[in-house]
Amino acid sequence: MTDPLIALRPWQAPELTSWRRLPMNAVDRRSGALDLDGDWRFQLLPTPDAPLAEAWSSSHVPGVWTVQGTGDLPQYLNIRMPFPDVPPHSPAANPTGVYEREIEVPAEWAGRRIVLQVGAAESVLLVHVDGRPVGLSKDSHLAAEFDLTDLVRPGGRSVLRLTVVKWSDASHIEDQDHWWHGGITRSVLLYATDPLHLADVGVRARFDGRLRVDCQVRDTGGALPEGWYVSGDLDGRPLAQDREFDRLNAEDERVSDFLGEVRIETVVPDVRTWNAETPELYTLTVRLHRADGTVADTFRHRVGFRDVEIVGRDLLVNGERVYIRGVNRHDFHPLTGRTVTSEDMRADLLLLKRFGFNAIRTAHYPNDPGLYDLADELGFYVVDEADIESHDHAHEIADDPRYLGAFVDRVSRMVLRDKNHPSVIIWSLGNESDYGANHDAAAGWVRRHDPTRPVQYEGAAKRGWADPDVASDIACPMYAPLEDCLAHALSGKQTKPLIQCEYSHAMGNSNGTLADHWAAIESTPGLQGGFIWEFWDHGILQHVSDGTPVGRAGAGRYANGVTAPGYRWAYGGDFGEEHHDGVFIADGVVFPDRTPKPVMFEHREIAAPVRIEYVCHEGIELGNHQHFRGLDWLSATWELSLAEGLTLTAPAELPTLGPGSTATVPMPFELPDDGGEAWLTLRVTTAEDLPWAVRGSEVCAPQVRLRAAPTPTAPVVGGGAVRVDDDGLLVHPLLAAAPVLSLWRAPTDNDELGGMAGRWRAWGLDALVRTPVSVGRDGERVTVVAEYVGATGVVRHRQVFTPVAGGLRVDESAELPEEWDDVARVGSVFETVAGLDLLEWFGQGPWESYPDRAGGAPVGHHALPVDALFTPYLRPQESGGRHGVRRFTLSAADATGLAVELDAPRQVSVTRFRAEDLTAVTHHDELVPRAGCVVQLDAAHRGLGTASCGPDTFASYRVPTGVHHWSWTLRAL
Ligand code: IPT
Repeated sequence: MTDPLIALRPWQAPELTSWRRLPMNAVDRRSGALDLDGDWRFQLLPTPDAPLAEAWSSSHVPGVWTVQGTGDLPQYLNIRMPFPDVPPHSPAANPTGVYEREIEVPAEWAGRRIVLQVGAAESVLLVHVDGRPVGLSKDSHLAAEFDLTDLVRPGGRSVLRLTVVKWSDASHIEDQDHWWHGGITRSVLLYATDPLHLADVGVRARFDGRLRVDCQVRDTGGALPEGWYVSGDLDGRPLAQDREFDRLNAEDERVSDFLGEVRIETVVPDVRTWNAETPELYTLTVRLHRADGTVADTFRHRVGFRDVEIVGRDLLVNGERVYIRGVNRHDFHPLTGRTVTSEDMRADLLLLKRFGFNAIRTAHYPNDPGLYDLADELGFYVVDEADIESHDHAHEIADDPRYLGAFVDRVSRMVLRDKNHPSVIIWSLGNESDYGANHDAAAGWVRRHDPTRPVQYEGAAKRGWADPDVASDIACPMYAPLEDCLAHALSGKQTKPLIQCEYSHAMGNSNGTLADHWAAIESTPGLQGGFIWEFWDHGILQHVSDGTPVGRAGAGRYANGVTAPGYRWAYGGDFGEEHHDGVFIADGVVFPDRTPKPVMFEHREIAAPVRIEYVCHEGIELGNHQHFRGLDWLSATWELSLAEGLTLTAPAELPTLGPGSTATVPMPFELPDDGGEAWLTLRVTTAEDLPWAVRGSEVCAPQVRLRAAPTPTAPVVGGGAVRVDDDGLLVHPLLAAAPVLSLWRAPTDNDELGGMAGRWRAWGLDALVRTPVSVGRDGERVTVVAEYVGATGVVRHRQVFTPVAGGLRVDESAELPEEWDDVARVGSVFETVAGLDLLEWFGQGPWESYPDRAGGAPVGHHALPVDALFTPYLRPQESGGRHGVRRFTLSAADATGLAVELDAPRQVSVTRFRAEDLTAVTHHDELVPRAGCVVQLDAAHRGLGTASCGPDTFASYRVPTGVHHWSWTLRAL
């Protein structure tokens, strides 16, 4: 006989969102449950209705089978569906995982209600016990619960089977931009309650101390027993009891499952309120008692007292217009694919905290439940997003009544699960699904059920940022040009807070103009922040030899963003996918192993809680840029960096300063009279151990220039000879390749996807041919003119070499054809002999920085091994640059080497790779480092922008045509 769950063909029925699944609720049953995680018997069928084979293999739960050697592999696609079938259809070839294991039901569960919870399964879950159908569920990122009381025997054993169908009607609304997998991605557990149990508890804790707890009580045995009541306490202090309750449905004979409601209300005096800076939590315990006073069920939750409201065009938390310094976060892991542990999530959030983030959008589905506990505890504002993205068929689905139930189901189940988290401040209806009646239905449900939080949806907001009739209380665009945001805020027509749900696309070497965005946000009423796209580079650890995912055994095969030999970070196409979207999956602010990318250091500075406002006669004005707390959690040191190689430090006393206030402190140093460039930095660290950072962790390093560099004096000419060969190339004992003109950078992902690299290639900038034109000698001075011929133009490059004390000076100019009006760089490139492995420089650092991403790198004296300068973006590209470099040395262990002095702060990079080495490969395992250093000195270097998805860099960061001049001196150490 065909199994009824299979016979229904639920994978082709969008109206069928579940069958016999219990209602979602906010009662956490994780503690005290029977953990069913581990290795399960497993087989992967080619279709859901294929017969089971004799042989079983095994699969780890929770986990996706696509990284567990089953032959079905991950596939990365952004917008396009992985199959051509239109909604609600799915392909006939439909991998279906059958998971089976014995469960032993504890004998002491006799008489209790026994519930199975499957944390998450994608995309259709069918449940059987001992061959009998139990129920089914869709909604791949939320738990499904089923009542097994009548199907299992306490003290006995049963066979539990979970069948997971990979493709379904639901796949069309789970078309998010990440890897497609199949499997059970969150824990499976079995728990028992008393038949009389808490079906749900809803908590509202307000900023003024008002607390309201709504308890829903059920008894599976039939009518609720007489005399039950509920008690509660907050941090052990009893709350007023309320024995009154309403019986819902009591008159309705058809209902066997009676529902009672009881409300506890109280006011907590002198309440410590919750916000992302000081996330104060109280433990609320609610007990459900039988008439004799014994406890039938308990609910425990950490509660935060806070208010969220929109007033005018401001989103207020506890009455404060907070900035949203957010990031979009997926549940991702480079070994497991999707399954994350609580330690993984804590590590994510600690890192975000340390780098100044205060908000998370759970792109694009409800994240693992543990994330919200951590966000409450550590302090994050969360935009909780429902599991709805129908990107490829957005227009058809948004108004398709067959999907109406699924939309309301997914949004409402998220709200029911997460409603008690203070961290959740906004509900999101999903992502990239056009806008239709199905969204309005879901928004209507939320607004009725939870009027305490705003609703947002980008697809609705797009219809008009100020439109009062769309299902979005927030104007939450993605990748809107800054000028559009500013124009809206200044138009007088803004009615809603403007918080970009996605901005500053972090693909490869990116996030240009982030500091400009924040300068605008912080100076423009109406702009309140946004969520960077995204946290993770989703590289999956892969064996280079056979292309298989390494899976859970891969720990220790990577460090600092780099994979060990024989391994690599796989991106789209690396698993042999015919259709894929390549490296677009690697667009996070951290590497797949969570190593922060350089942009994180800039973000940390942008979010600095304390800043130097200005320096004047009276001293230095400091400002507290937080919303809720003083500076007492911080300690600081002053640092004075002098061009002459000296760095002085002095202890700093941070003033007692309320949020938003400023105070003037005395200048800690007497400026030496040498007239040289001088920079004052306030190095700010944590004054105590915090939940997210040990004492002494760096928080920010605001900096101000005290004295500009004097105009350079002309170096003393003479004292040596310049050797130039017949081709006009400099010959120097420390150089393996002479300085030549450089106009090409290995295209960044932004350069490629934004179309710039294509233009540069069309101009022939990647293959310029140098032809010497003349070599002229004038006393000790040698002038070399060369032409660099491209496909559509010629650059005339002139180098004047002049011997100076201890070395030589190079004065250069390059004249670009008019058409080449936006190139990657204009500068010199040369290569050193091997062995010069340490770079010391005076300029911005120590992190990588570029003209439009230079904010987090203070000017000072920095030193790093050459190998540590390069950033291993997943697809090799321009990397390793340092902005504002005035001079540097490259030295060997014996302190020999070379010194370069630049005429002005310039963009410099020192790596082991030529631009063409990086251009030629697609993954790091293909790169062979050169023994010497490749040194690039740029007269001008194009900003990075974010054009892989969003605005390009501003005109002011582009490299114009015309004549560029630069000069530098080279000396031996
Ligand atoms: C937008 C998506 O919401 C997000 O999931 C991701 O794909 C991001 O862009 C780019 O990485 S959609 C895009 C077509 C604007």
